[in-house]
Amino acid sequence: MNLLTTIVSEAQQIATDDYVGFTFFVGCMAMMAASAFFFLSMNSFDRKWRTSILVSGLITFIAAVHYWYMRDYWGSFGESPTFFRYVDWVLTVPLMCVEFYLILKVAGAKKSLMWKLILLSVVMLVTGYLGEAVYREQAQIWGLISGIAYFAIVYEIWLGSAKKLAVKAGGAVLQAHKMLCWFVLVGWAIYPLGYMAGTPGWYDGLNGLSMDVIYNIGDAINKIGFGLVVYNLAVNATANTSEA
Ligand SMILES: *C/C=C(C)/C=C/C=C(C)/C=C/C1=C(C)CCCC1(C)C
Repeated sequence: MNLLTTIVSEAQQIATDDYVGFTFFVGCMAMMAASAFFFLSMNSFDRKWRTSILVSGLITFIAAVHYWYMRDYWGSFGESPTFFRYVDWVLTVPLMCVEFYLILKVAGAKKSLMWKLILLSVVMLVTGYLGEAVYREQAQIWGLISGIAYFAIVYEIWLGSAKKLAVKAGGAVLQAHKMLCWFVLVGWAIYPLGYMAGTPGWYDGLNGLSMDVIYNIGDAINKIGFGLVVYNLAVNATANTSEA
Protein backbone atom coordinates (compact mmCIF):
# COMPACT_ATOMS: atom_id res chain seq x y z
CA MET A 1 0.00 0.00 0.00
CA ASN A 2 1.36 3.41 -0.82
CA LEU A 3 1.45 6.30 1.63
CA LEU A 4 -1.68 7.98 0.31
CA THR A 5 -3.91 4.91 0.57
CA THR A 6 -2.53 4.28 4.06
CA ILE A 7 -3.47 7.80 5.07
CA VAL A 8 -6.93 7.56 3.49
CA SER A 9 -7.72 4.23 5.15
CA GLU A 10 -6.47 5.58 8.49
CA ALA A 11 -8.70 8.60 8.12
CA GLN A 12 -11.68 6.35 7.48
CA GLN A 13 -10.97 4.49 10.71
CA ILE A 14 -11.24 7.63 12.82
CA ALA A 15 -14.78 7.95 14.10
CA THR A 16 -16.35 11.39 13.74
CA ASP A 17 -16.47 11.88 17.52
CA ASP A 18 -12.93 10.66 18.16
CA TYR A 19 -11.32 14.00 18.96
CA VAL A 20 -8.16 12.38 20.23
CA GLY A 21 -7.65 10.40 17.01
CA PHE A 22 -8.51 13.48 14.97
CA THR A 23 -5.99 15.71 16.76
CA PHE A 24 -3.27 13.07 16.44
CA PHE A 25 -3.96 12.89 12.72
CA VAL A 26 -4.05 16.65 12.12
CA GLY A 27 -1.10 17.17 14.47
CA CYS A 28 0.95 14.70 12.45
CA MET A 29 0.20 16.50 9.18
CA ALA A 30 0.84 19.95 10.67
CA MET A 31 4.20 18.86 12.07
CA MET A 32 5.20 17.39 8.70
CA ALA A 33 4.20 20.55 6.84
CA ALA A 34 6.01 22.78 9.34
CA SER A 35 9.18 20.67 9.01
CA ALA A 36 9.14 20.96 5.22
CA PHE A 37 8.66 24.72 5.58
CA PHE A 38 11.58 25.20 7.99
CA PHE A 39 13.99 22.92 6.15
CA LEU A 40 13.25 24.43 2.75
CA SER A 41 13.61 28.01 3.98
CA MET A 42 16.92 27.37 5.72
CA ASN A 43 19.27 28.36 2.93
CA SER A 44 17.67 31.74 2.33
CA PHE A 45 19.12 33.06 5.60
CA ASP A 46 22.48 34.32 6.81
CA ARG A 47 24.76 31.52 7.88
CA LYS A 48 24.51 32.40 11.57
CA TRP A 49 20.72 31.84 11.61
CA ARG A 50 20.73 28.56 9.73
CA THR A 51 21.39 26.40 12.79
CA SER A 52 18.44 28.00 14.59
CA ILE A 53 16.11 27.29 11.65
CA LEU A 54 17.50 23.77 11.39
CA VAL A 55 16.67 23.21 15.05
CA SER A 56 13.12 24.56 14.48
CA GLY A 57 12.72 22.01 11.71
CA LEU A 58 14.18 19.19 13.81
CA ILE A 59 11.71 19.94 16.61
CA THR A 60 8.68 19.64 14.31
CA PHE A 61 10.20 16.71 12.42
CA ILE A 62 10.85 14.67 15.56
CA ALA A 63 7.30 15.46 16.64
CA ALA A 64 5.92 14.42 13.22
CA VAL A 65 7.57 11.00 13.53
CA HIS A 66 6.25 10.53 17.06
CA TYR A 67 2.77 11.70 16.05
CA TRP A 68 2.82 9.10 13.31
CA TYR A 69 3.36 6.40 15.93
CA MET A 70 1.04 7.94 18.52
CA ARG A 71 -1.77 8.20 15.97
CA ASP A 72 -1.29 4.54 15.15
CA TYR A 73 -1.08 3.51 18.81
CA TRP A 74 -4.28 5.35 19.64
CA GLY A 75 -6.00 3.83 16.61
CA SER A 76 -4.94 0.31 17.60
CA PHE A 77 -5.36 0.35 21.38
CA GLY A 78 -7.51 3.39 22.22
CA GLU A 79 -5.06 4.25 24.98
CA SER A 80 -2.81 7.23 25.65
CA PRO A 81 0.59 6.68 24.02
CA THR A 82 2.34 7.98 27.15
CA PHE A 83 5.69 6.43 26.36
CA PHE A 84 5.97 7.87 22.83
CA ARG A 85 4.68 11.19 24.16
CA TYR A 86 7.47 11.54 26.69
CA VAL A 87 10.19 10.28 24.34
CA ASP A 88 9.06 13.00 21.93
CA TRP A 89 9.16 15.66 24.66
CA VAL A 90 12.48 14.58 26.09
CA LEU A 91 14.02 15.12 22.64
CA THR A 92 12.16 18.26 21.57
CA VAL A 93 11.97 20.29 24.79
CA PRO A 94 15.77 20.28 25.28
CA LEU A 95 16.01 21.40 21.65
CA MET A 96 13.79 24.36 22.53
CA CYS A 97 16.29 25.17 25.28
CA VAL A 98 19.01 25.03 22.63
CA GLU A 99 17.04 27.63 20.63
CA PHE A 100 17.27 30.08 23.54
CA TYR A 101 21.01 29.55 23.66
CA LEU A 102 21.43 29.90 19.88
CA ILE A 103 19.58 33.20 19.60
CA LEU A 104 21.39 34.62 22.65
CA LYS A 105 24.82 33.59 21.39
CA VAL A 106 25.13 36.97 19.64
CA ALA A 107 25.13 38.52 23.14
CA GLY A 108 27.73 36.05 24.41
CA ALA A 109 25.53 33.30 25.91
CA LYS A 110 27.59 30.49 27.39
CA LYS A 111 27.02 26.76 27.03
CA SER A 112 26.41 26.59 30.78
CA LEU A 113 23.12 28.47 30.28
CA MET A 114 22.06 25.91 27.69
CA TRP A 115 22.93 22.95 29.93
CA LYS A 116 21.14 24.51 32.88
CA LEU A 117 17.92 24.88 30.88
CA ILE A 118 18.30 21.38 29.41
CA LEU A 119 18.84 19.86 32.86
CA LEU A 120 15.77 21.63 34.27
CA SER A 121 13.65 20.50 31.31
CA VAL A 122 14.76 16.88 31.74
CA VAL A 123 13.92 17.00 35.47
CA MET A 124 10.52 18.49 34.57
CA LEU A 125 9.78 15.72 32.07
CA VAL A 126 11.18 12.72 33.95
CA THR A 127 9.22 13.60 37.11
CA GLY A 128 6.12 14.20 34.96
CA TYR A 129 6.53 10.77 33.41
CA LEU A 130 6.93 9.13 36.82
CA GLY A 131 3.67 10.71 37.99
CA GLU A 132 1.76 9.95 34.82
CA ALA A 133 2.96 6.43 34.08
CA VAL A 134 4.78 4.86 37.02
CA TYR A 135 3.51 6.19 40.36
CA ARG A 136 0.06 7.35 39.39
CA GLU A 137 -1.26 7.35 42.97
CA GLN A 138 1.38 9.98 43.77
CA ALA A 139 0.77 11.99 40.60
CA GLN A 140 0.26 15.17 42.67
CA ILE A 141 3.71 15.02 44.26
CA TRP A 142 5.52 14.27 41.00
CA GLY A 143 3.50 16.95 39.24
CA LEU A 144 4.52 19.42 41.93
CA ILE A 145 8.23 18.62 41.55
CA SER A 146 7.84 18.87 37.78
CA GLY A 147 6.10 22.22 38.23
CA ILE A 148 8.98 23.55 40.33
CA ALA A 149 11.46 22.69 37.56
CA TYR A 150 9.10 24.38 35.10
CA PHE A 151 9.07 27.55 37.20
CA ALA A 152 12.85 27.50 37.43
CA ILE A 153 12.95 27.57 33.61
CA VAL A 154 10.41 30.40 33.54
CA TYR A 155 12.49 32.33 36.10
CA GLU A 156 15.74 31.81 34.22
CA ILE A 157 14.42 33.11 30.90
CA TRP A 158 12.13 35.89 32.21
CA LEU A 159 14.34 37.30 34.97
CA GLY A 160 17.60 35.39 35.15
CA SER A 161 20.78 35.45 33.11
CA ALA A 162 18.99 34.68 29.81
CA LYS A 163 16.96 37.86 30.23
CA LYS A 164 20.09 39.93 30.80
CA LEU A 165 21.68 38.55 27.64
CA ALA A 166 18.54 39.32 25.63
CA VAL A 167 18.57 42.93 26.86
CA LYS A 168 22.25 43.17 25.95
CA ALA A 169 21.54 41.88 22.43
CA GLY A 170 18.57 44.23 22.00
CA GLY A 171 16.64 44.73 18.74
CA ALA A 172 15.18 41.73 16.93
CA VAL A 173 16.83 39.25 19.32
CA LEU A 174 15.27 40.89 22.38
CA GLN A 175 11.89 40.89 20.65
CA ALA A 176 12.16 37.22 19.71
CA HIS A 177 13.35 36.32 23.21
CA LYS A 178 10.27 38.03 24.67
CA MET A 179 7.96 36.09 22.37
CA LEU A 180 9.63 32.80 23.28
CA CYS A 181 9.29 33.72 26.97
CA TRP A 182 5.54 34.14 26.47
CA PHE A 183 5.36 30.76 24.77
CA VAL A 184 7.02 29.16 27.77
CA LEU A 185 4.88 31.00 30.33
CA VAL A 186 1.49 30.64 28.63
CA GLY A 187 1.93 27.96 25.94
CA TRP A 188 3.76 25.50 28.18
CA ALA A 189 1.21 26.03 30.96
CA ILE A 190 -1.23 24.06 28.78
CA TYR A 191 0.66 20.85 29.69
CA PRO A 192 0.07 20.81 33.45
CA LEU A 193 -3.64 21.19 32.62
CA GLY A 194 -3.46 18.07 30.46
CA TYR A 195 -1.62 16.27 33.25
CA MET A 196 -4.30 17.22 35.75
CA ALA A 197 -6.99 16.00 33.36
CA GLY A 198 -5.28 12.64 33.02
CA THR A 199 -4.09 11.82 36.54
CA PRO A 200 -5.84 11.47 39.92
CA GLY A 201 -5.48 14.28 42.49
CA TRP A 202 -7.19 17.21 44.22
CA TYR A 203 -7.89 18.54 40.74
CA ASP A 204 -10.25 15.67 39.84
CA GLY A 205 -12.81 18.11 38.46
CA LEU A 206 -10.69 18.40 35.34
CA ASN A 207 -11.08 14.71 34.55
CA GLY A 208 -13.85 15.36 32.05
CA LEU A 209 -11.31 16.91 29.70
CA SER A 210 -9.13 14.78 27.48
CA MET A 211 -5.47 14.75 28.40
CA ASP A 212 -4.40 13.82 24.89
CA VAL A 213 -6.43 16.53 23.17
CA ILE A 214 -4.93 19.12 25.54
CA TYR A 215 -1.38 17.84 24.95
CA ASN A 216 -1.93 17.77 21.18
CA ILE A 217 -3.16 21.37 21.13
CA GLY A 218 -0.20 22.38 23.30
CA ASP A 219 2.27 20.68 20.97
CA ALA A 220 0.85 22.32 17.84
CA ILE A 221 0.93 25.79 19.41
CA ASN A 222 4.34 25.46 21.02
CA LYS A 223 6.38 23.51 18.52
CA ILE A 224 5.18 25.31 15.41
CA GLY A 225 4.83 28.68 17.15
CA PHE A 226 8.31 28.52 18.65
CA GLY A 227 9.74 27.70 15.23
CA LEU A 228 7.91 30.59 13.61
CA VAL A 229 9.27 33.08 16.15
CA VAL A 230 12.79 31.95 15.31
CA TYR A 231 11.96 32.05 11.59
CA ASN A 232 10.67 35.59 11.98
CA LEU A 233 13.84 36.61 13.81
CA ALA A 234 15.96 35.22 10.97
CA VAL A 235 13.84 37.13 8.42
CA ASN A 236 14.20 40.41 10.33
CA ALA A 237 17.89 40.00 11.09
CA THR A 238 18.71 39.00 7.52
CA ALA A 239 16.76 41.99 6.13
CA ASN A 240 18.65 44.36 8.47
CA THR A 241 22.08 43.12 7.46
CA SER A 242 21.33 43.37 3.74
CA GLU A 243 20.15 46.99 4.20
CA ALA A 244 23.35 47.93 6.02
C1 LIG B 1 6.85 20.09 22.43
C2 LIG B 1 6.59 19.76 23.76
C3 LIG B 1 6.60 20.62 24.82
C4 LIG B 1 6.89 22.08 24.68
C5 LIG B 1 6.29 20.05 26.10
C6 LIG B 1 6.28 20.70 27.26
C7 LIG B 1 5.90 20.05 28.43
C8 LIG B 1 5.74 20.63 29.65
C9 LIG B 1 6.01 22.07 29.89
C10 LIG B 1 5.27 19.78 30.73
C11 LIG B 1 5.11 20.15 32.00
C12 LIG B 1 4.58 19.38 33.13
C13 LIG B 1 4.39 20.08 34.32
C14 LIG B 1 4.81 21.51 34.49
C15 LIG B 1 3.76 19.46 35.52
C16 LIG B 1 3.03 18.19 35.22
C17 LIG B 1 3.84 17.29 34.37
C18 LIG B 1 4.19 17.90 33.02
C19 LIG B 1 5.38 17.08 32.52
C20 LIG B 1 3.00 17.71 32.07
